[in-house]
Amino acid sequence: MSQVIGYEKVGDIAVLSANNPPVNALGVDVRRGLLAGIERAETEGALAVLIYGEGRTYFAGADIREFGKPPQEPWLPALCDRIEASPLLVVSALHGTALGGGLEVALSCHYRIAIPSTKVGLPEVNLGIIPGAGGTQRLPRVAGVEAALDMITTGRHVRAPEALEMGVLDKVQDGNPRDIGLAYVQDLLEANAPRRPVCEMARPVAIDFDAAYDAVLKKGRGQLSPAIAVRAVQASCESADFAAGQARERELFMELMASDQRKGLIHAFFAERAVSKLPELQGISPRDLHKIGVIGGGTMGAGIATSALLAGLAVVLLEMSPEAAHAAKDRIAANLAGAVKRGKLSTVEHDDILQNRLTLATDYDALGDVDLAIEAVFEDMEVKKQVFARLDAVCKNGAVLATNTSYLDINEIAGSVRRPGDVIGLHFFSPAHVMKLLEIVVADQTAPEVAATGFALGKRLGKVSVRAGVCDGFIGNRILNTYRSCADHMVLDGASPFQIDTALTEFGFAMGPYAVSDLAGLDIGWAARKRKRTAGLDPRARDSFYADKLCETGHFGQKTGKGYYVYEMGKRGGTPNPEVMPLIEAERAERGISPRTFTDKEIVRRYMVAMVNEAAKVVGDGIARRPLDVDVTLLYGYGFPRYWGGPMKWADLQGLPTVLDDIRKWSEEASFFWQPAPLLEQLVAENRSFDDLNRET
Ligand code: 3H9
Repeated sequence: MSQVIGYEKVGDIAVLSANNPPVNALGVDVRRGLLAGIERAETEGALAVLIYGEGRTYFAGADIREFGKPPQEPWLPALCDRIEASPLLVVSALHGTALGGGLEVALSCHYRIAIPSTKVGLPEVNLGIIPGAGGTQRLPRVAGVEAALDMITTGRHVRAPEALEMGVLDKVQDGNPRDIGLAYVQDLLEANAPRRPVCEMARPVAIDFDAAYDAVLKKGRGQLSPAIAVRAVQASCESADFAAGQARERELFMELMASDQRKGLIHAFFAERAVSKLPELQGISPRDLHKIGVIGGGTMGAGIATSALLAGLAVVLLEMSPEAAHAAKDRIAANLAGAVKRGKLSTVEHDDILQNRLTLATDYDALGDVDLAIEAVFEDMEVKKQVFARLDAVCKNGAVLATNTSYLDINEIAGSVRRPGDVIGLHFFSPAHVMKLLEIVVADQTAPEVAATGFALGKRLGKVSVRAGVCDGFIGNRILNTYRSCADHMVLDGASPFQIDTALTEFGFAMGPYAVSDLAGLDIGWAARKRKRTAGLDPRARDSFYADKLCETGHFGQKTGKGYYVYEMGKRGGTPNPEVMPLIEAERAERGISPRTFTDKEIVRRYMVAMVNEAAKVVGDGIARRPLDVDVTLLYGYGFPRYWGGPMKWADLQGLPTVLDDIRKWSEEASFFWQPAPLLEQLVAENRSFDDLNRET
């Protein structure tokens, strides 16, 4: 019998138990085992079959690692049909996460029972495909079209009680899957319950599918799979019979399977799981974390404190004055109120956090017993060093001393204290209690267990943590500076900020770079430009001043109601600010630039190639360990469209030689900006891709 599917007879019931850790994915051995189990049960004269999973879950889906490889029989759709067609009564008992192909196997059984904590879902669209083993045909038959469309186009996980109400489950009961399953099958046999193949149920009632398609397509911002899923569900209502609907599902599934979006989304799935797996941290235990100190209670500090409090940690928040401390508490309270509103926190927990787990302080001595202190004060080296000197004096031995700096040299900060091994960068993204990205910046002397503690904190806070090395801007902001400069160059040369924003949102970014600047506050970029000019810009670098002029007239973006766009109270988004283009045109005239036109395609290409080139330098310099670390950083911190998998995956999909060709071509007009990354040149010369590098490291 199969290693991964156990077979056992309990009276008249054949019990098939899956044992394919960690998530009982439906790989070829599991599929073969299930088929063999059904056939054996039929041959041995069983009356019924029970299918359940050992370990933490029922089948969590098809084995994603098999995608893109030659398929091996039995295929999942055929297996589902075979299970459904069995003359025996087939029942599944669910626990954990019955997802994708897992739920499709369950739907091909005649009855379904689950323990209350089970979640079911068809999350295939998040991998760039649609359910391909009958899910788009069976789910609408049991739950109706509206409910099926909701589940399939969003991929959301539905809890057992709701799934019971929807008709996806027949019964929910406490216990373990094997026991509740056996009892349920016994009851069904005693009641002489009939086989109940979903494929024989009536065709579901149609809705206005064109309207549903348009709405889903719009919401997907360029992602195709949810909209294609609508067409597959439509086939469940409109096809002549079940088999014809299934054939349509198969056709659409195969189309998406071959798409770049599928490749990008599956890359993102594995990349986000690989980022925190670092060989140098294998076997290194993190330090204990119970209480953390946050220095500075502005937007960032309050966000970090909120995130830690929500994760169950005690927080001491240090501010300069009682008034500032209370203002920080108000910010945290507002963040927590948001969590209550979204149903993430009960009011009792909310009150407990504010009364018992958050301590306000104005004296560094209050940080004496924290396990980790993180500063979120003004972005200035001298200010940071003063804070670290105080932390060095008061924090207990073994406390981790962290900085939330976005740009500054953490080696220099570490060099200013007596315990540089305890110093690390923890770069949160604003708002820190919402944004999932955490850059963990490991400085030259950071001790391995301090780095491990950074990752442990990230996991506890529910963040996606990426290891970065020390440089100006680390991974994300260093790359941002370059592609942002590329956009500014295009503006000087003839594109408008509005055309650039539109081209990039069409590409799939949540927002264009100029709308992002308005959101962040134009004063931030202004300060950075002034700092760089004071430090001395390379004379070959192209600088521009039109944005300074906006700031000089008090326009800082959304917070002042005007920036690149004009914002009206109560309205989402803004309209182009008519004062912007005259400023740009004046600067072009002053510099003797005759503006040229850019197509949207060229804008996207230049912006992306600039991003990839800098990213290749970041990997080549060892600031990011692997290309996938860059991808995850851009996906989680910079609104990069997930269906491209990240900039490095995008470059692989374009073909690295074409990317390098463009850099070389553009370097003829601007040789300082367009200097090819040595790593990119090397990969092209060796006919390798960024993904090859991911696999090697
Ligand atoms: C599908 O079913 C298509 C069908 O409609 C049609 C076919 C014809 N395959 O996330 P975790 C690995 S598409 C292979 O850290 P958690 C994962 O990489 C599929 N591997 O745990 C990780 O490996 P490692 C539809 C998988 O507890 C380990 O398992 N299903 C798969 O935080 C643990 O994962 C989905 O989209 C898989 N399907 O979360 C579900 N799933 O330890 C995808 C996981 O080496 N999976 N792995 O890094 C999930 O959403 C989460 O993994 C789950 C557990 C919620 C199940």
